[in-house]
Amino acid sequence: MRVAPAPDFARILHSKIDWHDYHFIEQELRRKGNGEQGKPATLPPHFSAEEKEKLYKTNGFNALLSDFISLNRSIPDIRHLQCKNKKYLKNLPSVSIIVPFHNEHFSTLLRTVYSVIIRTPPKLLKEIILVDDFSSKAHCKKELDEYVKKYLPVVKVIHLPQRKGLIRARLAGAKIASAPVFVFLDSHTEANVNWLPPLLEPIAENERTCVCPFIDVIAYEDFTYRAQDEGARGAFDWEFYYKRLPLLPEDLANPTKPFKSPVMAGGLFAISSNFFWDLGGYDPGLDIWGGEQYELSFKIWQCGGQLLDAPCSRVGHIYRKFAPFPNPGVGDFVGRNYRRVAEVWMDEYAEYLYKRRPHYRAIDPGDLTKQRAIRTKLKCKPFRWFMEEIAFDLVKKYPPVEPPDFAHGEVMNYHLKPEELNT
Ligand code: UD2
Ligand code: MN
Repeated sequence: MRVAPAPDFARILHSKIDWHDYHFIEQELRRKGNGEQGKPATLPPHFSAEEKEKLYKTNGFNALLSDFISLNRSIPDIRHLQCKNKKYLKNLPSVSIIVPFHNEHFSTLLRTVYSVIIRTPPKLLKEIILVDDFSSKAHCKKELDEYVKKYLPVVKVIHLPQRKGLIRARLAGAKIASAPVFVFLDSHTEANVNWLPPLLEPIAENERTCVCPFIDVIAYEDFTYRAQDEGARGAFDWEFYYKRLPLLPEDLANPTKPFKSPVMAGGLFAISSNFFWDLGGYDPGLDIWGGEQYELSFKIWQCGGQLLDAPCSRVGHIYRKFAPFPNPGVGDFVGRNYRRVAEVWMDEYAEYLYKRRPHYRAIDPGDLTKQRAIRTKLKCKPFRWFMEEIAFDLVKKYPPVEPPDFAHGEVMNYHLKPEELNT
């Protein structure tokens, strides 16, 4: 009897394919209309400045104009040319996309969803979970539920019974997500051509990996789509403002290869569900907005994982002109969040933060026992290791202690006559 040769599992597992949908790409290139191809959009002339302002105020961007741009508009493929013929593993895990939102404008929320649906291979997209963080706008409730039920079977909506903030809203979405990989997005984003495979491949190769796309800019005024830059490594200053560090020579030499980044911008990333939960998810004590990007980034690195940016994955994001949300009456939540993150993860470096923001010392961060237990259980490395090995060039650009002045004195005109001095 002849025995069939054993299948070459290694080859099957590692074979790569071209994930582009060329037919759809062609179709998109032919689209014309307001805001198509990511060009500047305009409002029909009969709208008054007051009508525009009304929605601007509650969104921080030109939401009225969004209603006059297709929900499935085309955007320009601005990836590095070499991304266009890159192949990725044939065997990629499927994803649950988790989108928290608080009072997001209807058309920008739906454009986020449509951009994902039209530019994601169906077999990789298990579900999209929209987590309504106790919005008060009527369209975030029944209208959304009914729209989704009628047109978007892949979408689930959950409504939180009280305002939880974006961090706990993401956690609530993750708890019901069933795919092996979670992808988090903000509720006013647009996924670009072939965005998902470059995020998934590094995770398929090493589960303890979190991958961020390049975040492009969707202009708050006219929805133009453009690059922010051609990539940089994420960082922070000692007031915890998000900053960017230059790419390293080896990153520049491989413009399509995912590179290591010390911290993520926050809103957009893919992570395996196993790794996310192994890290304890987010600290559920983080309230409303802010700090979670540092918490997750620090723990990823300090607890034996890696954080990468994938240049061939691009997602646009509306950076608001101003924050439109009033404080929900919980005090300085950003300060408290920063304090929690600093106390649990930053060891002696927390001092540098407190030196610049002395009032943080007086903020009660609440109970940190569980977060510290995660750090001990996972035998996470000290913050000094993170600063020396991963964010090694941060202190040069953002010194924890301001260096003394190089020189001081007066500047004066060289040709001034001595008798003219001190007049
Ligand atoms: C950035 C991140 C954002 C988050 C934040 C710090 C990007 C592109 N965005 O701010 O994801 O990491 O920094 O926390 O990296 N939301 C709620 N409940 C709230 C407040 C906000 O669900 O109480 C939603 C909101 O609708 C949006 C998301 O959370 O979908 C992020 O909020 P944002 O867009 O106001 O934050 P952004 O982009 O200024
Ligand atoms: Mn945002």
